[in-house]
Amino acid sequence: MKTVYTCFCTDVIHEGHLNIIEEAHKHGRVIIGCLSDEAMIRYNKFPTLSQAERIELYKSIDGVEEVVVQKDMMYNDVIPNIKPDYVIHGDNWKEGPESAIRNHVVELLKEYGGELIDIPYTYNEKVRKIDLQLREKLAMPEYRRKRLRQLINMTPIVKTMEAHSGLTGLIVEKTVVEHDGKLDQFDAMWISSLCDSTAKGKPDIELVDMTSRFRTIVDITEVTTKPIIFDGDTGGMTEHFVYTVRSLERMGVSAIIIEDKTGLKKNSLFGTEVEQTQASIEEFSAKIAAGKNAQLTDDFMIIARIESLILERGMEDALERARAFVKAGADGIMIHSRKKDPAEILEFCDKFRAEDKETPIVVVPSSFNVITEEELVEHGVNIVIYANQLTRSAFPAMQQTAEDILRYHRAKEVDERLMPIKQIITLIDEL
Ligand code: SPV
Ligand code: MG
Repeated sequence: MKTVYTCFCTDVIHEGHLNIIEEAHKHGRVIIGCLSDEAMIRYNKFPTLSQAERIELYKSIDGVEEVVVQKDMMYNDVIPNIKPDYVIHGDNWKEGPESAIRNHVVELLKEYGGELIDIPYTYNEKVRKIDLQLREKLAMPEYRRKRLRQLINMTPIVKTMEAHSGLTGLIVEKTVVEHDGKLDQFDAMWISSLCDSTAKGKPDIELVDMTSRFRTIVDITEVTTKPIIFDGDTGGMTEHFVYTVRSLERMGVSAIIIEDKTGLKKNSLFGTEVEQTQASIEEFSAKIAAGKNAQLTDDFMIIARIESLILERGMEDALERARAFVKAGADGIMIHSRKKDPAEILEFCDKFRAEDKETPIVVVPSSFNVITEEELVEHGVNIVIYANQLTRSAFPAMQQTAEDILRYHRAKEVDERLMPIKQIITLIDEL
């Protein structure tokens, strides 16, 4: 009897999947691959069912003989192993980033004479509604909030990109690339104080008030599903911070990062060029402890950001603070540097990891941008934040367009480098 293989990465079985099974059944014994959680978050979206639940779901479908776990989105672990006579898939993967996977599958099948069957992809109003409902579920506060902790356990490094509006949120949500035959996407969003302030034309000095910052969060949560890490600056007065924690939890934010500064906060990338005061260990530990005491869910994380390297207080001071802040209840440590060379960041990570194997480490490689995600993983980093690159790429593009329209007294000359209106519209989902 011939074997037919298909890989599922779905939480709901709809008529499209049933079509595939029915078609597969005509060719032989049907084996379904359940794409692993780790591969699914890079390839598609965060699962709303656990891997074990998905396996049970697929097993319950009539006509399915066997379910196996597929760990590699490129099928390298299953096809050479199972050597199915056929692989069957909806023909939607002929285009876009997924086509690289299809091409690879064709190569794998060629090695032993297997065949690929593309069947028409089912997309209708019912399927679209199911997709939307799944997305709505992912966006709900109780699901979104816990996802950062889940991701830390699921992936070597949580890739986080800055967002400061609904539109930038959509870019982080939807951008998927194919590189070296693998698909990749961001895991989470960072609501940067710098970019949120800049978008409002204000300096990054805690001038934009919390109500306004919360408005940015709402704009983003309304159109996205990925988890949010909020840049809480100094956290403000402890008496206010406890309310901020509750509000963020209610909105479904996963984490706040607060930095150990006091008084007028300036952006860290100014370093010692401006006057900035570091909070004492006691004062900042008390703020963390108050926040932890105020939070109502187990999901929410309060991450302590250490400014010792920024303020040139030395490695020992940074490590002493890390120990104290973890003791005070911090769920993670962010270490920051404005040096181009990542050496001091890596030294901190190595020393901290030598004494603390568990507490997540967060880094923001804006200055030390030569470092790769793989290198950060080797040094025990759990979350990488690309804190301002979307803002810094959009600003010069907009400025150039404004200048050129003034220069040419019309918009024709700039048109070629603009995104067509139609494309902007397709980015925005309609219910
Ligand atoms: C931000 O993005 O606002 C940050 C990171 O706090 S940094 O600008 O590097 O201080
Ligand atoms: Mg900031």
